[in-house]
Amino acid sequence: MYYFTSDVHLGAGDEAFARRTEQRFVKWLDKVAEDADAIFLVGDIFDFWFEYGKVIPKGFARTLGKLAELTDRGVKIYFFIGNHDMWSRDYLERECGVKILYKPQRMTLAGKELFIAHGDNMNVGNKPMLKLMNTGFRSRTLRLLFSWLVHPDLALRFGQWWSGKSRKSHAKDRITPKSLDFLLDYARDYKKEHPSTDYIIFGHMHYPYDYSTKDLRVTFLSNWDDEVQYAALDREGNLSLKTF
Ligand SMILES: [Mn+2]
Repeated sequence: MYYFTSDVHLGAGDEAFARRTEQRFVKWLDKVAEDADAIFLVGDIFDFWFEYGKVIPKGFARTLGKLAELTDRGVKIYFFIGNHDMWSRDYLERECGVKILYKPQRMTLAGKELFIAHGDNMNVGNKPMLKLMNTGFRSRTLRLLFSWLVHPDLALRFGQWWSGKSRKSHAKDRITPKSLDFLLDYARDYKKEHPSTDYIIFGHMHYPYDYSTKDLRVTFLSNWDDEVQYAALDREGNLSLKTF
């Protein structure tokens, strides 16, 4: 089995809420690890992660420990960066054994062709401000400059404030099936260019949805605020959204 989840936003909310989310997440990891060929974490696992050369954010002990325990046992875990944890460097890979993926991926799993992406920074060609912002956020030079100049406490405080703002823009009452259109458009274009694609998987929208037509299947993963809908791909190549 292959499992996909995203947008856990570890650390979001007050302390009790964040702790509860983390406990549910490690429980989920334990459960799917029982028969997983690989686990895909499709972005925004952390609500804010910024890594210095020698410093990482406080917290997340259960998650980091669980990831390390599972990969030590030989479970394969892929960690896509999302727009909230794009500043990951090599800590999660070296310490927790996950494979960090900085870009959307095309993969063959269970005999099916998949395209997997967090879903941010797509179809932004007609949004110049967003495009500029995304380029800045992703710039290695700016990140290095920032980590040399800004004290970690200040950086984390700023990041947590910014994350809260950004997350609220994806709050439940603001996302409708219509909000998914820009990613569905992207998926249609992608399928035209890569006709052999069987499944496309996105996170980012915090809105679980299984879009299916005769020749296109796009699966959106939920976030972790309440009921979780993750995707499972079995060895026969059937993909489905499941509730945790
Ligand atoms: Mn998110």
